Amino acid sequence: MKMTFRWYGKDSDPVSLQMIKQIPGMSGIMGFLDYKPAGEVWTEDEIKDYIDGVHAAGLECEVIESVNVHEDIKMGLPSREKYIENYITTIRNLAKYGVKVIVYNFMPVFDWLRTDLARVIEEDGSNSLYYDEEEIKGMTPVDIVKKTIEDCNGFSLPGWEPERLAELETTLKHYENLTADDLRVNYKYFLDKIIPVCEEVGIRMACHPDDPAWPIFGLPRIAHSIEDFDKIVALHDSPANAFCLCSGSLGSNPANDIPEAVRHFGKMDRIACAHVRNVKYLGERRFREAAHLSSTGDLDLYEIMKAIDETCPDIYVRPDHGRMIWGETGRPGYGLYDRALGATYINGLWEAIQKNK
Ligand code: DNO
Repeated sequence: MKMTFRWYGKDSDPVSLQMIKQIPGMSGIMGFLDYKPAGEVWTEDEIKDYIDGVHAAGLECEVIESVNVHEDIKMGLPSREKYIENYITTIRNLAKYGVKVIVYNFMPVFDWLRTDLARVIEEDGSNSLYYDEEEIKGMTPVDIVKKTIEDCNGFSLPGWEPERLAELETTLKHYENLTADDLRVNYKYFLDKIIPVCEEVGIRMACHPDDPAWPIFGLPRIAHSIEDFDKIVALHDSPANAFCLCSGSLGSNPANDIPEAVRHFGKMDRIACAHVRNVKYLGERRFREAAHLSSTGDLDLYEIMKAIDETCPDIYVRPDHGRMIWGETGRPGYGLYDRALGATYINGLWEAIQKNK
């Protein structure tokens, strides 16, 4: 396992590379050029500048999260050709600078979704990301996007870039006639073009699951269960067509057994990296994010790490969203303190697993 930390870049992350380096056991970051709109080529100069900075801090940058997929590719519009070409150029450029894994998602319109970005946890006064389907029912997609942007303390959040808001209504209209099967056809078209390039340059694509793990606003979503990911494997069967096993996203649906999912896809060599975090179920399609420690939520992080050790021990792992604690303010889910605690806890589980063999 290589322990990593998500980093948004020096101009938009209040967490510095030096702070990340000081967390015990950090091998590197999961990097992001957050100023690049979906569909644009990431140039060699931009990549070099970013990665040189990471290396100068004594960290690696072998994972990029995310290179976002343009909606025209997901919708299968003729203009997708240009965006796929750009995506391929970005893959080639990233490979030249040592990137091994690209995390992305194929969720229509929305990346992750929450109804409250700072829900106070009564027991200790910390706050975390929260989701309640009942609240979604009273909102339109435009309402939720506006609310998310307003609530994110001035920080950009992945998947919620302002330029996408401008196009939201048109995009939603396009999706009205698109079924889950249509989306899979478009996904296959994309994979068939990019995976051979990935194989050639030594990059693995890591698809992030739908978050939450069910369809929202009637949009087709095709990546939220073991069965869904089996279908994604079948679209283009290659180790380069892999997943980012996000325990909290898949785990938002209690029907998904996360250690089982890890073992299932780990044995097939289809897990390139993992986001490890915990979820607390509060009712039907209602949950909040918890501290990483198993007993504070409903997922068993020890079992998840054991499954990783048994079936895919060499993957990149990062602590995922943290709560806001100790008065920290910042990008929701991506503060320093609770994620650092999460990394340390995961490292502790890992050490115990190794020593118990
Ligand atoms: C949420 C993240 C996701 C993830 C993307 C990958 O906090 O895990 O935004 O980075 O879905 O494209």
